[in-house]
Amino acid sequence: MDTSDKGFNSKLIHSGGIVDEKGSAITPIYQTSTFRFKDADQGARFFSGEEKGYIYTRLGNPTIEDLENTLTDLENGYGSLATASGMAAVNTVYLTLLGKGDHMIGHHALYGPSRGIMEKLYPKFGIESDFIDATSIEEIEKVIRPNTKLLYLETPANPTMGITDLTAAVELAKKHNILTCVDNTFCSPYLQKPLDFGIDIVLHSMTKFINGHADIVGGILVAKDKVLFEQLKYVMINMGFNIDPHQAFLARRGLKTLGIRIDRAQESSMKVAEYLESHPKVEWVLYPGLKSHPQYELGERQMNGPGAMISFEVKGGLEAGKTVMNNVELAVLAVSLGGVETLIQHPASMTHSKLSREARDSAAISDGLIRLSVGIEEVEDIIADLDQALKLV
Ligand code: LCS
Repeated sequence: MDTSDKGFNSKLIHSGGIVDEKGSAITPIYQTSTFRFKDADQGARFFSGEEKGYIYTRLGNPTIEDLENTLTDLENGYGSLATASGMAAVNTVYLTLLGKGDHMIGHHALYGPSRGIMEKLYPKFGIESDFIDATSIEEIEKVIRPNTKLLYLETPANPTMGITDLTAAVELAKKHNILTCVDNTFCSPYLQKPLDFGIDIVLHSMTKFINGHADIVGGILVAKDKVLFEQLKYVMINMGFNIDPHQAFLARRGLKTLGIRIDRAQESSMKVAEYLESHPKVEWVLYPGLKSHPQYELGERQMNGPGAMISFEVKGGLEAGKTVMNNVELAVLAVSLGGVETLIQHPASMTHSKLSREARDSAAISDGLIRLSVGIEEVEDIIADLDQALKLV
């Protein structure tokens, strides 16, 4: 059905546009590697692009396309590409937009590997980078060079929750002919639509809020126009970064409840953040919904809600933090985020451990920082769990 005039939650359920010929009410899993052509001429027409049709799953598949169309709709983009992981989406962007002699600028506190590969792997191909505090537009401007091709942002950033002013970042980038990409994983399109601010590419680790049930790994790219979409698609399909139909089906299924999951997790997150902030054993809390967040007002303007990710530090630093992580019972001590279950983890020794000490320090990822992904359990249970663990500090 045409969902263009429908609300967000209706799009979550009904967007996609793939109608199954056998009458299946939802788009089924087309678990096939290849597709039968009616005759040789049709196969040739599909390959030349003269006629649209399915050829081979790495190049396109109805189950995957249903998911991609839905994300295009939700993010207000031109087209989407689902990938095998969030990192496959990140690498598709890097490989598409950067070549020998090019330079990119990234926020210093990205998801660890999004920065790590740029500093460890890409220099081998003659690509240069600067990672700076992109919550400050002046800091971005300072490192722009004539060969800067990409401004890569995460807002709010993993795990420091820093927020970049998207309108100002786009204005600056456009002035210097730099393309912009936002990793929107922490928000999902329910809370933030970067393309509406003029950003060129949005990406997500679908492993997180989009799928929402901690049972797949996947990624997605949404391009604002046809030219970028075709460039990204060339890299994605030829590098073999594609998602498989079963994963895509699960992501599409999980996506249907994105709105109600985030509504609930976000309501609980506010209570958890307030609880932590008032706790005498907690040193600081970073949550976009708290007035104490350094970019609280920007977050209010730019996002439709503060989300379900909280970072905090226990007084006594890492040792005290370990006591909390080792003694929670309801919250699962595990990396990842954005699922229905509350997760707790320690970035300095886990998700961001491969970054150098210098990189972590400059990005303000302190040794004591603990990251919480608030799930949809009863909020009283989440708080009681943290409370009993904090008592042991
Ligand atoms: N972008 C962000 C913001 C992420 O948090 C992650 C994974 C990725 C990209 C990469 O996605 P993946 O390839 O894993 O689907 N973040 C993780 C985290 O914070 N804990 O474990 C994984």
